[in-house]
Amino acid sequence: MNKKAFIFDLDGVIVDTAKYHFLAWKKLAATIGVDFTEHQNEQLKGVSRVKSLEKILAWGNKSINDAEFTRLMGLKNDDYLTYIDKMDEQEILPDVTKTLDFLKDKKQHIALGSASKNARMILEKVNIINKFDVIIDGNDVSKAKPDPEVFLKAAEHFNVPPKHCIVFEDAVAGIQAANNAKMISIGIGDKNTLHEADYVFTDFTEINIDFLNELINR
Ligand code: B16
Ligand code: MG
Repeated sequence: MNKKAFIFDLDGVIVDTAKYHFLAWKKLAATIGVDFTEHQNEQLKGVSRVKSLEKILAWGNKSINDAEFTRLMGLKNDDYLTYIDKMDEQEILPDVTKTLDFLKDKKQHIALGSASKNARMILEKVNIINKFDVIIDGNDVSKAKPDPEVFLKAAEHFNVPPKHCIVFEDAVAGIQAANNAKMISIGIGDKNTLHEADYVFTDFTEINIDFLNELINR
């Protein structure tokens, strides 16, 4: 029997936490006198917390010492967590649970592959953590997407070759990470933005069972 590994990104694929990252980064940026736009927030998707703050400081032409950098990251995360704390299962994006249940039913491997250090907490809040066989997140990797480390760790866990892994991603850096890992990349979002992906769907309601079966059996 074919057993593939299906790897799901978190933010933008399972839940839309980008809106909470935006609010928290905007508040943080304001405290240091930097304006932060939704367009800039788009460029932080899939990007680690450290790299996100580096980008914001560069956009605002600010330079700070290491202690201040750590303090600001803490402030942003504390604020972000106040939004996460209010999340529940209603925030799971459409047809995500249906897709996970279908793959589980077909006895496929299921992994989370996220840059977020808050991934476990978010999965618990939306009550979906039990659907994953393994969780690889920002605490497990040293190299951020587009480096393939996060996805390769998931593949290694299952002992499945990369060509038998399928990655669902909403970020350009995440699609590049999947492609760098030589995995099948499926973009969730805008076709133009994610044109480097092997396939792109607006959301999981567009992904039908025939397509999933084809991925399992190929
Ligand atoms: P945290 P993903 C990423 O998650 C987000 O897209 C990105 O905006 C965020 O900066 C990064 O996680 C780190 O998140 O501050 O919670 O550790 O899309 O890889 O699931
Ligand atoms: Mg994402």
